[in-house]
Amino acid sequence: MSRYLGLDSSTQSLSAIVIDTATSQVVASHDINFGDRLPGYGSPKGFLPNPDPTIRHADPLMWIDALDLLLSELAGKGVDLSSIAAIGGAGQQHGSVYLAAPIAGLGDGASPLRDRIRPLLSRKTAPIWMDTSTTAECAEIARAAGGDDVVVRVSGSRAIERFTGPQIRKFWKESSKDYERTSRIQLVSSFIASVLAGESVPIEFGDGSGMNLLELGAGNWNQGLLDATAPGLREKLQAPVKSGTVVGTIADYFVRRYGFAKGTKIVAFTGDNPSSLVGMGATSPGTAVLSLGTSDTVFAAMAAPRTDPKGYGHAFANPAGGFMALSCFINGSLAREEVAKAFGLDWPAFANAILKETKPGNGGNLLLPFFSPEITPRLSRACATYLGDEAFTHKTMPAAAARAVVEGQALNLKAHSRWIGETFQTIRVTGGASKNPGILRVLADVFQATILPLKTANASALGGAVRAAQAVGAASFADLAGHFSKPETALAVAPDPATKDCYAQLQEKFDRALADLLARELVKG
Ligand code: XUL
Repeated sequence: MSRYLGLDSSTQSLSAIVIDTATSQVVASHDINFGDRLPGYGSPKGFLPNPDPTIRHADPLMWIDALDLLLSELAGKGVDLSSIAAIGGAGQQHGSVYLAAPIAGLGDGASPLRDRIRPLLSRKTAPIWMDTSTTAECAEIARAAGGDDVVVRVSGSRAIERFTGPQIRKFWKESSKDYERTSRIQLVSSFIASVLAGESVPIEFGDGSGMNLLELGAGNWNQGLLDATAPGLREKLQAPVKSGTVVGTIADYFVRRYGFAKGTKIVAFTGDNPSSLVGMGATSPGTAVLSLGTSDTVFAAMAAPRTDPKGYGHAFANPAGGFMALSCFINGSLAREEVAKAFGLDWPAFANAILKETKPGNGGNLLLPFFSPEITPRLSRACATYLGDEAFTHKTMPAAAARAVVEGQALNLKAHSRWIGETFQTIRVTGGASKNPGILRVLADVFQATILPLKTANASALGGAVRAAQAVGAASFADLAGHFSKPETALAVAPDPATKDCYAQLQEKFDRALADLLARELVKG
């Protein structure tokens, strides 16, 4: 069998890709958008509304309802699921699911998954990566572990609000009884893999690196960090596994309900960013990837684990071996959407505003694009700031606003990827916004690098399928990338060297304005 299914349970949707390694074709793909297709969960953007903007949780039952829906629609489209040899996949990073008892069987397929999983949950909701409510817990963990430097050295990142360890600590502090009755803590990735296997399966190194609990490089939980986080934590986490580990076979539920072959292998799921590194064909150092999704992320393979002296970026395990660098920006698509909506621009008009109606540097108008609290740099409240002409600051220049949000994001991305220590000549792009030629033009000029979109839209789901094929089908990552991660060369955008000086100046202006904003926000506390 030469077919592999890749899944990606991300913030706003669940996606699937089926690849065939015999023909080097993507044979099927499908998506379930949580907000559109499962409105009953009251999560139009994939998380539950909360009056406190620092709290972002989602209902894990929504994710598995989406799994039932996705598989029934894939089968309904005529995709023969019995031909799948193995399933790999990914989940939004850092989010955690709490179970009172490990998953053990899912029944005969007569009742939906949610009815089997609901009684197992010891916490109704799952904190996700957008949650920034654990500043106190981060400080406590760092103090108990011996300081920020120790946490960075051991885990590859400072204690970070959205990371799973601080979130677990907050749960223990606020609901110690529920924490105590929790017997398994899963990441979104390992939760979906567990459901598919019908048993609780371990966390994989790449995604485990986003917890502030894993000893990067050694590939095991660090006792000092476990102790600094919450009591009895090791027992609630299974020993983590290397990417490429077969963690189980498909549960009977899926065999009976959707026609999977008995024995279909489940390969450990990873985080959406490590998975995208694979799907983008960027597992070796030298190529950076920009993922323009709900969050924007910049990441690249690293031979040795560098860390960010400012404490915003992260070193994770690379699913192909070695390490990867990552910086994540909350103000991605949601910020671009906010500007487009506020100024009444659809996406073609948004691109046109950048390409035809404004010029690089935007006549000196600059936007600090923080429409919601940010993690890179750390901002605890929304503070989008328009700087420049009166008409611009009074928000009466739609075209300039469109350029400004993208330029502001690109300058912020560039400022916060310097720590990776490489000047990238080529940056591969993925995610919804990588279809927008206006956005690609700005990125090429700000980074002075060629921006290369890929043919496949969902790099993370593709990465899942490729990881399954590598683990089970014994194909190499390099060969698989050659077949499945082909650049869309006709859509490549080369930098315009004439814009280099203009953006060097604008970068200085941005860095100064950002330093001022951070100083002001620090005073406000
Ligand atoms: C990475 C991060 C986000 C999520 C989005 O650290 O928090 O990119 O993985 O799904």
